[in-house]
Amino acid sequence: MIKTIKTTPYDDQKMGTGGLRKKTKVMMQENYFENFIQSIFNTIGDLSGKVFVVGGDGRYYNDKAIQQFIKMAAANNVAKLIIGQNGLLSTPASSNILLKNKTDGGFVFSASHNPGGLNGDFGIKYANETGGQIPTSISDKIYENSKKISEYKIYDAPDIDLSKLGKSKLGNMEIEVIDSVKDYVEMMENIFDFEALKKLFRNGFTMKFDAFNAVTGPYAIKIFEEILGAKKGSVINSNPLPDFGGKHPDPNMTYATELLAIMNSDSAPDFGAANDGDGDRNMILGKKFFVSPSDSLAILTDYYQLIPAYKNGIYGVAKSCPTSTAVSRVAKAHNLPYYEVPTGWKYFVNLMDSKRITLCGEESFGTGSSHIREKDGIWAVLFWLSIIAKTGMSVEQITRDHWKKYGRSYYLRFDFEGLDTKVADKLMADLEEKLSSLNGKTFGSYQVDKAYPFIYNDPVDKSSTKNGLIVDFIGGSRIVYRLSGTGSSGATLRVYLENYDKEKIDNNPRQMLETLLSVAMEIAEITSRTGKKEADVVT
Ligand code: VG1
Ligand code: CO
Repeated sequence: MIKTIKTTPYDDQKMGTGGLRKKTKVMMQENYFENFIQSIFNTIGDLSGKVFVVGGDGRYYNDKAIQQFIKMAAANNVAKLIIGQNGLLSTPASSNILLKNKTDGGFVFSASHNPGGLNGDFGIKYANETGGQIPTSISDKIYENSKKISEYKIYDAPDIDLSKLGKSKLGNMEIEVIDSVKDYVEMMENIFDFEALKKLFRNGFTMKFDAFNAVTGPYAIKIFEEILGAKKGSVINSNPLPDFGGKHPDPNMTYATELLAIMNSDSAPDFGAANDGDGDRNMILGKKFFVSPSDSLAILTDYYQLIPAYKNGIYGVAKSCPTSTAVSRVAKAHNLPYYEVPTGWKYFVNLMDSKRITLCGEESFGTGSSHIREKDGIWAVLFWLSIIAKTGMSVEQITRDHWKKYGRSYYLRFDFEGLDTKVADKLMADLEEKLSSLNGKTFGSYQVDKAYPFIYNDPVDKSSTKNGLIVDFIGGSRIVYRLSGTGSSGATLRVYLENYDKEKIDNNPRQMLETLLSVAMEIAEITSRTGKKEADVVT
């Protein structure tokens, strides 16, 4: 039986960089989740005949959310849902299933790299038929609808058993529960040379992959251990748990402590990697060696010809604005079209669909290609393993070799977290105001070349987006300031620093960026405005 439930709107359901992300307890408020889903349905309009992919990263409230979603979809005339077994699907796997089955959209219930659990975060990522997350024009409409919602429709029915594969029905809606891993594995086999990778492991190559007890565990076990033959135990924290076993599934130098301890020990394996909660981010490590994500994008691009799926040529490459300029030098060397977009994977989608780019990446541990319309953590790991297999070099050798050839972009991101939203907004507004007065000014040895807001004009849909403030210095160094769009409370100021050096390639990034950091603090008056003398997280 279909019920119509009266509800009142919440006024904070605005999607950020990666969908709607809130504290779990906020999401669990009465009708909160349901209001938002109905607002999406109302925005789409007629749902008859529509097919959606549904999954999540297994975090707390996932099970309840998926059941509510199924019942609401059935009550709203959706024709079919394709759901990952036990409600699990990584963000890249979902994008693949969406595209493969030419469905009308996909929902991934995840707050990505944010912690899970009752006191953690919960989120909703919504992709449309492009396979990528919706553009701002659509999320704005959903937000408007969420502010005037008065009722939602839901089926009054028992929960659906998502542990069994196969088809069933709820009302007129078909439900198909599919293997969460199978299609993803097939896709990877079609991109990479699995035989070469198997040989690498047969020859004794060792690795550790940290899945943080989030969604990538089953994917990683299947691909690295079962198919490619990495030793049992190569994948750690492989069991998806509602609270991720208390782990913060953010693959970086701050939170991947267990993996870093392994990779920094004398008995470190040859290769280390981690993915985030929903499997779209990646961190790459060698023995006692860290690869900056911006360098990673540049290196993958440089070696694209080694990969079967790309060997006949790629369209071009793109990076998000704050990502270091390393990849731009590779693009130039290979004569590849090159684009710079605002932060957030959705901005790459039009470039991929219009065949302008094949590879792309962000400094926030995201790399991917046009095989899907989301970034892809395991894909990046397989790409790195392929380069190692074909060149015989270690992670460190590959990276150093890159620096020798192209120079090095020393790069770090400094996050000032938990700021008062008004203080943060004012800091950015005032800084934007004074940007033009910075042109030509010197700060110690740094002379400003040009200071300007980053404005992106999409070549396909002609939309214009302003996100971030840039200060370029003579010689190639850069500061980018922007506010995070993924936080679940308060504001986070991100300060991205890049110091390019052609000759000095063996220095410590922190040392190489110390002066630029004080310049960045001074220009934006960070300490006097926020009270913070230093960043909370440096990645
Ligand atoms: C952050 C990253 C951005 C990334 C986004 C979603 O956004 O900086 O590069 O695309 O998270 O990642 P922000 O607005 O907080 O800086 V995920 O792994 O949550 O899909
Ligand atoms: Co993610």
